[in-house]
Amino acid sequence: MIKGCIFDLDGVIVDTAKYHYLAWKELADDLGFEFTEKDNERLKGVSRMRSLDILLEVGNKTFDEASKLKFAENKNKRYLDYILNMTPDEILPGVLDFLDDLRSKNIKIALGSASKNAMTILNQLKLKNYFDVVIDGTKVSKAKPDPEVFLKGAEALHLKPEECIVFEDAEAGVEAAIKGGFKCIGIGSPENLGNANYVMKGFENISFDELIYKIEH
Ligand code: B16
Ligand code: MG
Repeated sequence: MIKGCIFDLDGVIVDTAKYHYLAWKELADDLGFEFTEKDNERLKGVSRMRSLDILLEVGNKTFDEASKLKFAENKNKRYLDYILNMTPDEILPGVLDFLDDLRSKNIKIALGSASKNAMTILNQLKLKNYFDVVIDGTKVSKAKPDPEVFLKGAEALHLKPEECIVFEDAEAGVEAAIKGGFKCIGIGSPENLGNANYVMKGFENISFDELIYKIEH
């Protein structure tokens, strides 16, 4: 029986990918190479330092660790400038109704995100109070597709993985959820999230009960 839901943040609750893109692109501009939105797709769900490695690979650049740390810090400052201007209007369609539906059914709610900025984003969106548990990039040592972030989420909710549904928009996140023994709903397209138990575009017009039905049939 499902007793808890664990949500990824970027791409599931809010579209921060566009702000990550702008901040990474500004860094690429400074370093003198082009970084496209298509390139940015490769960074979804990936940790900050791994994202930087991919960006530098795109630009065919190599730097020592100290410079890389400076670049990552610099990118994060730019990213923070964007996210500190976010408002609750940016919560993706249907998410609030779905969270309210979970609350009314006493389903536990956790966040399982790779982002170290997750608390700032939840604050900006005024969503903090919905979450019983927040596991973010400051609390995990292994990146998705390792299931650590979701396993820690389930443990903090005092639930077993099989009692939880994970909502994920990234392929690595779906892989992490399945590896961890969770049911997984992919948010996006079945093309790259085909391993999920069910894939949907977003949370509009779907209730928790309907979702359980879709997973079980
Ligand atoms: P930060 P999620 C991930 O969040 C993003 O999808 C990914 O693009 C980003 O690099 C990562 O967080 C780290 O974010 O630089 O804010 O710590 O999708 O796991 O919620
Ligand atoms: Mg995501």
